[in-house]
Parts: sequence; C-alpha cells; structure tokens
Amino acid sequence: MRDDVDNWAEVQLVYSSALKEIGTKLEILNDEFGHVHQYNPIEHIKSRIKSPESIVKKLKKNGYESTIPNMVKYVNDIAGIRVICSFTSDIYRIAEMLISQNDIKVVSVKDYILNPKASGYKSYHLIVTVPVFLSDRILDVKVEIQIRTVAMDFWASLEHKIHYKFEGNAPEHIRRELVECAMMVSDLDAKMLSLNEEIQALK
Ligand code: 0O2
Repeated sequence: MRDDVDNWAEVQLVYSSALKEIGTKLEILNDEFGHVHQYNPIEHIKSRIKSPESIVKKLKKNGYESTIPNMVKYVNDIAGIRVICSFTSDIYRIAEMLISQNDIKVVSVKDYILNPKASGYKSYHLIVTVPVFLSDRILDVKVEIQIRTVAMDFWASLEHKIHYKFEGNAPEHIRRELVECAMMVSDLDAKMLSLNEEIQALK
C-alpha cells in the first residue's frame, strides 16, 4: 500500500481534502459553541492551497530541490486555513477544542499573541496533521491553522499589502508606524473583550 503522494494533482487533492476535514471540524465546534453559549466565536474562515510558485520559492529559500517529496516534507503550509474570531479569548478556546480531538496531532504551536513578531504581527499558529481517508490508504496531512481576531486580521492584511509594495524593505518610519498601529489594534481587542465580559456578567 502506498503512503506517499507523487504528483501535483494528488498533492492538491490530498491537501484540499485536509482543508475540508479541518473546516468541517471548526464549523461543528462553532455551531456547538453557539448552541451552548449563545454566541458564535468564529466570524469567518478562509482557506487556501499554496500556489506551486510559492511552494517552489519556499523550498529554494530553504535550500531544497523542488520535488514532490520535499514539498510534503518541508513545506508545512501547503494547506492553510485562517480562522477569524470575535474575541482574543475565543482564539485559545477554538485551538484547545480542536487539538483535543484524538485524530488531530499537533506538529507545532507558535503563539504570536503572547510573543508578537518585531513587525507587530499577532496571531496564533498551529501546524497539525489530520487523517485523510483515500480509497486505498490513510494519509496524515499537515495543515497550517492561523487563528486571530478580526482586528488582528485587519492589521495583518493591510500590513501585508504595504510591505508587499516595498518588497519587505519598508522605510524605518513606516515600520515604526505599523508597529504603533498594531498596538492600537491590541488596545481595541482588549477593550472589546472587557466590554463583552461585562455584558456577559450582566446577562
Ligand atoms: P503566505 O502568503 O501568507 O502563505 P515558515 O512559514 O515556517 O517558513 P515562519 O516565519 O517560521 O516561516 O512561519 P510563521 O512565523 O509561522 O509565519 C508564516 C505565516 O504567518 C506567513 O506566511 C504569513 O501569512 C504570516 N505572517 C508571519 N509574519 C507576518 C507579518 O509580520 N505580517 C503579516 N502580515 N503576516 C505575517 P507566508 O509563508 O509568509 O506567506
């Protein structure tokens, strides 16, 4: 029985199946949470398969040849899913509920909320594997999950656009101001969270 993936069409099939599996798990958790707590912690979910060009670029950057086995082994974000939550506390709840499912294996966790990047970037990153059941084999497929609030997502999307324009070399004052914007966004998140807690306590 084969336990590998050996062409690009198969890579797409397998990774898009993994995205469907994780997407469904998240939707179920969101619905159940809404049923129990009377609000849905997930605002929306976006997913994507990394383009072949970006995969090749990443492999090249890390000194690997562009082969299918290298893609599968060294590129952890071929399948990427972004979960946009309402409040900071929801991020940890969603992550915890997902990784406690016994078919999910955690490969790595990066908490850029507790430890933001120098750019000001905040988000909770998880790399997990999920089993994908094919007709003749079961594959454990890696998925990168980025969990963040609406405010963190707003900052990351605009910062990405600005940085892209400067090809990663934005002038120092622009970088500084982007970090300041990230701080404003964090204040906003903290304020929204405390307002929500106050409202929940009143109910
Ligand atoms: P894309 O197009 O978003 O997929 P690795 O991915 O492991 O090689 P690294 O830096 O260890 O590299 O991974 P990390 O820190 O978990 O970040 C990966 C992804 O997080 C990035 O994907 C971005 O989506 C996002 N990200 C990280 N830092 C920043 C930042 O400063 N600003 C913004 N806007 N996004 C960030 P890719 O692969 O860069 O590209």
